[in-house]
Amino acid sequence: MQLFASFVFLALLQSHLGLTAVVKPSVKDITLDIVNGPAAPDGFTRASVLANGTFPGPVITATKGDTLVVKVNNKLTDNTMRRSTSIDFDGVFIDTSNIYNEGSPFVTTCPFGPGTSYTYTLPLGEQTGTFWYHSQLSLQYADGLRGAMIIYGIDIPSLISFGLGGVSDPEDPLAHLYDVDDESTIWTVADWWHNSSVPLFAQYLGNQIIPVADSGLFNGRGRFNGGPLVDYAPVLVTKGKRYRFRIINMSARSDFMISIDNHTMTVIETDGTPTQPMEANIVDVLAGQRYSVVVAANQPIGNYWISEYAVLGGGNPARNLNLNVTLGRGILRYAGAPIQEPTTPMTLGPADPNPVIEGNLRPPPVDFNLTFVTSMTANASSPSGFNTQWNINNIAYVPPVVPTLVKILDGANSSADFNVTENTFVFPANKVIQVTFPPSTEDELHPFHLHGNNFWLIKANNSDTLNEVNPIRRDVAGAGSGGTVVRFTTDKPGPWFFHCHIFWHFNVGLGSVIAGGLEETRERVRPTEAWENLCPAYNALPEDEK
Ligand SMILES: *[C@@H]1O[C@H](CO)[C@@H](O)[C@H](O)[C@H]1NC(C)=O
Ligand SMILES: *[C@@H]1O[C@H](CO)[C@@H](O)[C@H](O)[C@H]1NC(C)=O
Ligand SMILES: *[C@@H]1O[C@H](CO)[C@@H](O)[C@H](O)[C@H]1NC(C)=O
Ligand SMILES: *[C@@H]1O[C@H](CO)[C@@H](O)[C@H](O)[C@H]1NC(C)=O
Ligand SMILES: *[C@@H]1O[C@H](CO)[C@@H](O)[C@H](O)[C@H]1NC(C)=O
Ligand SMILES: *[C@@H]1O[C@H](CO)[C@@H](O)[C@H](O)[C@H]1NC(C)=O
Ligand SMILES: *[C@@H]1O[C@H](CO)[C@@H](O)[C@H](O)[C@H]1NC(C)=O
Ligand SMILES: *[C@@H]1O[C@H](CO)[C@@H](O)[C@H](O)[C@H]1NC(C)=O
Ligand SMILES: *[C@@H]1O[C@H](CO)[C@@H](O)[C@H](O)[C@H]1NC(C)=O
Ligand SMILES: *[C@@H]1O[C@H](CO)[C@@H](O)[C@H](O)[C@H]1NC(C)=O
Ligand SMILES: [Cu+2]
Repeated sequence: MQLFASFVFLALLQSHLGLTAVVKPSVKDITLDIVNGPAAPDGFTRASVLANGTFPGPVITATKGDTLVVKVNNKLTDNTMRRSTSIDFDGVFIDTSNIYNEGSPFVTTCPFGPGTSYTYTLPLGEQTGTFWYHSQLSLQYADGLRGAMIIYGIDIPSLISFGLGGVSDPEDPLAHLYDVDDESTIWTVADWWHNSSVPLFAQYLGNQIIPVADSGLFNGRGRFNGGPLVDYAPVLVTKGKRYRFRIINMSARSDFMISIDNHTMTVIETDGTPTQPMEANIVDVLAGQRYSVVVAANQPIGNYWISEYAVLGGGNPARNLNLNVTLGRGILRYAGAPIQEPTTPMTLGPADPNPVIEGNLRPPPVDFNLTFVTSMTANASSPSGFNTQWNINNIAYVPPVVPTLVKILDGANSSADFNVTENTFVFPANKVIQVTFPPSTEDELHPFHLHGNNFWLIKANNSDTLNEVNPIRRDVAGAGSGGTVVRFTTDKPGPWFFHCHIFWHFNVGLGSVIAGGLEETRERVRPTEAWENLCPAYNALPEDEK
């Protein structure tokens, strides 16, 4: 239903507002002004280094395939803190050709000084997920320069900018697990100091003790012992809906144990990669880590504490009497509940802790299984006309005259629209496909290669076990007498060759095509005239020129 609603919104936006950008990846220009200013997220006002004057900085949102062009204007004037800056977009893959935009001072770049600007150009490619940006210069991010960055699969950012919240990303393979994923579902947790990082760092150099933070912030608000009763940040939910909360730990020191009174969380993403859903009631998030958790608003309408108990990693709270780990929290507020704090006690988390065990997280679950039995036949009367022939499930691949992509652009909708000898397997977009090669009778490894993607190697030929814990990712794996299992997602719509890389085998039939998301392919592919001309020109060639 939600998924359908998102498409309707998209269609509406597209047709009535002429927003071609809604479906087409585009260049997204972002400006960040890095300024000094007062900030008082926990009620104590201190000089800070801020993106656009706020803590956290503005959320940067983008769509898969966008090129982010982030112009950063350094307007820092306060010389009690660092005045140069350099920004790291944490978790975003950067191609080597673009490594100079990676923002690591003195590794890939130099910081830039006050009164100057630098523009980071970041092609986002196929990545989606939960990321963040922060100053990478010295300890400057402890002084405030940190913000969330989310890459969605479709243009949720446009929907958000038109005030259409309550949507979710239909391109997410786990989208069926939740209803809402928008700006209201981003949670940032951060530690916060009342003094600038410059004297605190000097102090640390002198005594080897990391200064204990004054407070823990949830979505930019928190409290410290004896401080004012700053309103905790509410997270608004509607009973009956399921929310994908994207938790980002922007802390510089503390890790946080996150829990919600009377609600469980289902982890579905770690640092930009989907996981098999895992239920827990505590998520321990280290500095820099991100998790997406699904929470069902299935409790009686009311206000519930969200606790973010800060673990100090050896730090002694007695060293900073301002810090009270109980006070780091937010409020999960159901629509219809009074605007007030929960009346239940502030605890440090559930009495029956069931934390996420990181080592037990797994790659996402399988949506579709394929079995590929390889066999060799010598059959002069076979359909392919080949004598020696290699088959997948008894069918030798024969290249069609009309390329698969052309057929898709012309409207092919299912496996039935392709000749059986095309070994073309059609799946919806954004599904998880597992291909099992049962042990073969011949002892030869066929190095199966997937074009344009890579796969988790769940079982290698010479391994006895299915490794769903920490499988490597690669794009060629041998299938032989031991049996092999690979798993991949169809998150890149289009037809991708999946074939034995022994080209002798491949050319007598040991090939297949994995075609994911035919509609999505038609929506996105806009071939050039030069490409359109290739098939007619080839077909017109005399045989001796083919
Ligand atoms: C930051 O502020 C500038 C100047 O007001 C504005 O143009 C820009 O859109 C803001 N950036 C974000 C990400 O909101
Ligand atoms: C910040 O540190 C300086 C140097 O140690 C100290 O003089 C000052 O009182 C501190 N300010 C706060 C608010 O803690
Ligand atoms: C954030 O990471 C820091 C450092 O690892 C950790 O101490 C803190 O508990 C984390 N916060 C959350 C909410 O996980
Ligand atoms: C909610 O959690 C609180 C604190 O753990 C507990 O006292 C209360 O009984 C729970 N309420 C329900 C409805 O389970
Ligand atoms: C921390 O805050 C809680 C909740 O207000 C309070 O009960 C507790 O006494 C505080 N701890 C200290 C050490 O002040
Ligand atoms: C795929 O096959 C595996 C192994 O036989 C099985 O556990 C799983 O349930 C199957 N999944 C689907 C969607 O058929
Ligand atoms: C050869 O191919 C024909 C036509 O598909 C088939 O009927 C026959 O069973 C095949 N013979 C062998 C030995 O595979
Ligand atoms: C494919 O399916 C779409 C949507 O269901 C339909 O509009 C189109 O006509 C179909 N094309 C073919 C070739 O069947
Ligand atoms: C389609 O497959 C049939 C066998 O099912 C074969 O006879 C025919 O040549 C194939 N056509 C093309 C164009 O590959
Ligand atoms: C494939 O694995 C099986 C089972 O471990 C092993 O006997 C065989 O030698 C392997 N094949 C190759 C070519 O390595
Ligand atoms: Cu082979």
